[in-house]
Amino acid sequence: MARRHAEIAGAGFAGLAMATALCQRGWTARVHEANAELRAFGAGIFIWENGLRVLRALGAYDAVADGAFAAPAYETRTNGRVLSFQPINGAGQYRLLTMTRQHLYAAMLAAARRAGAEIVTASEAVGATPEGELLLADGRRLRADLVVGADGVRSKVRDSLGIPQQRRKYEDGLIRVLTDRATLKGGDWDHVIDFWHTAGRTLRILYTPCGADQLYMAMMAPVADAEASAVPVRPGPWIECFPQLEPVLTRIGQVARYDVYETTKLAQWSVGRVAIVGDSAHAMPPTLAQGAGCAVTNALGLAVALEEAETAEALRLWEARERPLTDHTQRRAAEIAESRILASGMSWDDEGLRAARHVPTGTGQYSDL
Ligand code: FAD
Ligand code: 3HM
Repeated sequence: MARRHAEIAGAGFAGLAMATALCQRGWTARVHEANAELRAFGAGIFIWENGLRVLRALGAYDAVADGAFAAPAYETRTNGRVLSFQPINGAGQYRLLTMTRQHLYAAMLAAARRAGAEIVTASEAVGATPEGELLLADGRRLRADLVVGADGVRSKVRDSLGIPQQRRKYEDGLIRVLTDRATLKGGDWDHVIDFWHTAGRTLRILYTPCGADQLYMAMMAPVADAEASAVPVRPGPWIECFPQLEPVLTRIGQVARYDVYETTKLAQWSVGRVAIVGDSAHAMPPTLAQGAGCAVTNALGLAVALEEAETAEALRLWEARERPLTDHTQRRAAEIAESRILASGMSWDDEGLRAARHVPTGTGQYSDL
């Protein structure tokens, strides 16, 4: 039988996971990345147990775990007081690894290449047809058994199909930076610490070690605070609110982006032979650190469904199986973003941990993380 072929727009975490999972199941897959270089944007990332299981299934876990950081605790400190403290990564506790995005990306890219995926750079998708064509900016129309729009929150593939969508932006956003850890090492400085300042103005720094030397900081400021949301970062207000972080705040280099929290919700995740996967289908605020976790889970879930049924039925089965958990996670992440309840202490409760605890489709055999 001829091998089935997929054309995938976007070589982010969703596109790479999709290509790897399909190639592992006998498909050929070509990934089109609009950028001239293959790289991840956005400093650091948290990957919970569900995402780690998917990485294991994709053959990327060992490379990810080797060099990622397993913090012993996650705490919240608001106006100098510790409001929550939760041990993580210990025996019987859920795993949450932190790492640079580039580290995760390199491991996933290597896994995709090992599986046999073709990855083309400087190849921009502009749309797709329900019959199964990916349309490129250079005018080519590429036929496939499956087309995947994994082209991120501003997906052109999704928008070309006219799928009804709800998009929302929120009051707050993040500047993400990587620095070296300077003097902030050992003891409590190895914890993930969510520092909030709420007196006068609301600012927040999610302090996240990514290894012995690297530190990821997600610096939250309201859109309405023009000074604190400005890039390049103006250290003044940040040092004033978080003097204990001065050794690292003075080391921030040029950062070009401030990203406002946003959600995208689609009426359906597929049209004809085209599936929308990852942020293009379900962008969510990062408050539960599950956007990439859901993206890779859904990519693997789609490849598994395509083994079980012919395309139209597989796409239906896939959305029915994967969507409820993604919808829940997105809704909860948005509630947390909107209410700023993390300022009163993060409790990783049943609702917040539902995705982390989930055993994704296609990963049941991995119980040894
Ligand atoms: P993207 O990562 O956006 O990748 C899309 C790719 O497609 C890019 O390479 C882009 O260049 C390419 N592309 C775009 N348009 C085209 C086109 N027309 N043609 C071809 N290629 C194109 N998730 C977590 O799990 N843990 C976290 O800790 C976490 N923290 C976050 C913090 C912030 C501030 C934000 C905003 C998000 C965070 N997320 C986190 C979410 C996570 O970043 C996303 O869910 C994830 O990157 C989605 O992957 P993706 O491949 O769908 O999209
Ligand atoms: C990892 C991570 N990133 C961002 C937030 C946030 O903006 O609330 C929370 C997270 O756990």
